[in-house]
Amino acid sequence: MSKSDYTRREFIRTLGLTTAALTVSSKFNFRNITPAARPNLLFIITDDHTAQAISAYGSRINKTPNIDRIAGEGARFNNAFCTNSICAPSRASILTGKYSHKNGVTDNRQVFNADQLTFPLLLQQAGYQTAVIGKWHLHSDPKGFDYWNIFPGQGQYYNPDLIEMGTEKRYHGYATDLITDMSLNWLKNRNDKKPFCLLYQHKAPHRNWMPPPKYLNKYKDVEIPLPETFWDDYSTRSAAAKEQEMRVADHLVYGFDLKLDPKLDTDENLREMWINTYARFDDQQKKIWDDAYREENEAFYRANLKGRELAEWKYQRYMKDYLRCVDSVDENIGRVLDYLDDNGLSENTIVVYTSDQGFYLGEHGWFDKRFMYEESLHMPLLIRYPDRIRKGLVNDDMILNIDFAPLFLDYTGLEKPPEMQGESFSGLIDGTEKNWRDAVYYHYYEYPAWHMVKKHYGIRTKRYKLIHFYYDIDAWELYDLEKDPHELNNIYDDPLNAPLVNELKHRMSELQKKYGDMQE
Ligand code: SGN
Ligand code: CA
Repeated sequence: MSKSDYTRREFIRTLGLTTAALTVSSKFNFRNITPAARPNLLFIITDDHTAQAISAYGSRINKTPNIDRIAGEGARFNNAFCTNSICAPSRASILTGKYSHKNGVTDNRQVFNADQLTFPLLLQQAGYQTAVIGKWHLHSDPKGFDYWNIFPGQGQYYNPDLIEMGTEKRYHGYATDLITDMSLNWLKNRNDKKPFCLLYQHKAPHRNWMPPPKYLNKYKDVEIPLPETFWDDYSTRSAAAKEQEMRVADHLVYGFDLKLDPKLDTDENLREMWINTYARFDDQQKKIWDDAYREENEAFYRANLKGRELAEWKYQRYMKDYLRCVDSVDENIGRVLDYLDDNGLSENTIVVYTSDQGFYLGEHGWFDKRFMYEESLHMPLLIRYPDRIRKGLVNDDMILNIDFAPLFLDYTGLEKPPEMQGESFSGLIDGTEKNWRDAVYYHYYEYPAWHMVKKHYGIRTKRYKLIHFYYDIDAWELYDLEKDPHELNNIYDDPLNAPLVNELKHRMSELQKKYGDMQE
């Protein structure tokens, strides 16, 4: 079956389900929650911010005091996973509570069918004021929001364009600050007789990691430690791990990513990307930017590094810029948390911090995401809700991004529509859940495309992970996460593991049936 046939069939299936579910949704009522007691929801999502760069998750490389406040005053989930580790698919799954093959967004190129049921739409129908501000990336206009102001596509760090309720306009300033100012404005001007649901969605710290003027000089004299697996040679693994195009050493671009002279880039398109991005700066921004990088760049040209030294230099530049973007996110989240405190809103607001997926910060030699390996499968997930979540709760159960919408509906007193495939995990939070899932299913599709990560699906239990790469390859990998937490040793071919492989394949096919992912 060709890709386009598949997409069309899935789209039709999605539409069918949506119509059925809309009929059901009109019967929804708040259960025992009186309107005045309905909690607000502040959903904070960043782009590509991974748990390895959050101090609440034990980061070795930075501090995120404001994000940590959410964890300290609420809960930290250590095993929240995305079902397809890439932007638009993860966002579509979060909104709809459904896997990619059900909501139609299997990769970044698909247009989201905005007539589907989403948690913001259900909250809006129930009387919430709803808004989304910042990164959207779903290629169709947001529905279910009283107010929206979104970046076209990926958005820009400096002087970004935003589409406000259909009208595009350029703003002067830095994206993370601007999105925060707009979110605070919306909060200040809302109708305080109604509960709110605000999706506050950052572009940062997505590639190409452009820090704000304020943090350009941070980490200058610091050496960021290399992850243990930086020099991974993928020796036990399939061609998928070997043939990707996301190595720090080989695939970061000199101009766009590393902020060096774009003339060093041989590919004209990549060279142009930095020239066009740089052209957005005004004169003052340009000067601050050039001053910050000049000395280090000149030292780099003089040193004429090769091999490992060159790769390690690239890693330092990549990481420092990434962390500088994270610093700005953390600072701005602090402003919003302060606003909630100062206005007596912290008690009755569910504050969620997450990111669309995890990311590689040099682990396995990589940047980017997509693979079902641990760093990009995990999403950070922190939730503060003083009414229902005890301070400092730490949970290790396996949660999926399709569970977020059901949790929000549960906490706001709404029924979960039957088409949502995830489960509310409020029972894990209050300790009443005794029968939670012990295996999760994953499916990644975007190939061939950026970074060339092959299509794959797999199952993860607490201890094992089985992955099947397919399409232009037919390769299996098996990891024992207890003995081999960095997934360096693929044990699929060991005959002693045959019974385990059979059992995992059987369980995976049960999950495929359960979720209706039967193609291939
Ligand atoms: C852009 C990036 C890629 C990245 C995808 C998807 N290239 O295409 O590196 O994998 O987005 O990211 S860039 O040179 O334009 O930055 S996602 O988070 O939106 O899925
Ligand atoms: Ca992303």
